[in-house]
Amino acid sequence: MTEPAERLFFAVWPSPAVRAALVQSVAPLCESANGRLIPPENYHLTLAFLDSVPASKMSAVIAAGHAVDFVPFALTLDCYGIFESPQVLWYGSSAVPDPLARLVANLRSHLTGVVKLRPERRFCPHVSVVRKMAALPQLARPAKLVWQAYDFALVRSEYGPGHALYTVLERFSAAPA
Ligand code: 3AM
Repeated sequence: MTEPAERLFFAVWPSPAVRAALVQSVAPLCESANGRLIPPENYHLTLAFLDSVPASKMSAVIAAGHAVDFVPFALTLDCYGIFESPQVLWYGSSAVPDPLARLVANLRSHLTGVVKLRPERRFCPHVSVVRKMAALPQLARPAKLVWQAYDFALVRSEYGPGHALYTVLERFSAAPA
């Protein structure tokens, strides 16, 4: 019998305040988009995509998240961009702060041997906003948004009606001082 599995990823999940600020910042992008808008409740910043994880590995995945030495960080979102092949329009950051780069590397290292990760690519911090959009619209550079991240999350991804359904399963924050 096939073991049950869930599609999982680690992400920085916005607080309601950050989500509201994201909605404001991406409004010009959404207004000029002729693709499929991603619902604001799905906005997030992916750290590592795990794909399908068998139920028997779930506790090891959660343990890997807790083993990460998380250091809160501030991320400045200041640019729009496009991933050509999946045709995703995003709002993101032109720089990767050191604590975020370390978080991604640390997470990948703790997940090694637990799940098979896709090969590492240059990490581009972004929030996907529109799907099925091939070109970046002509827009002024967005206003800067500073996202203070106090934790990160393990998220389940399911197929929903027309868009993905995401559920935060577990949160991981800094160890108490
Ligand atoms: O929206 P972003 O880019 O943050 O693109 C998917 C999304 O990231 C990514 O996982 C996040 C949650 O769905 N994703 C989905 N399928 C993927 C795949 N096959 C993938 N990333 C890499 N390879």
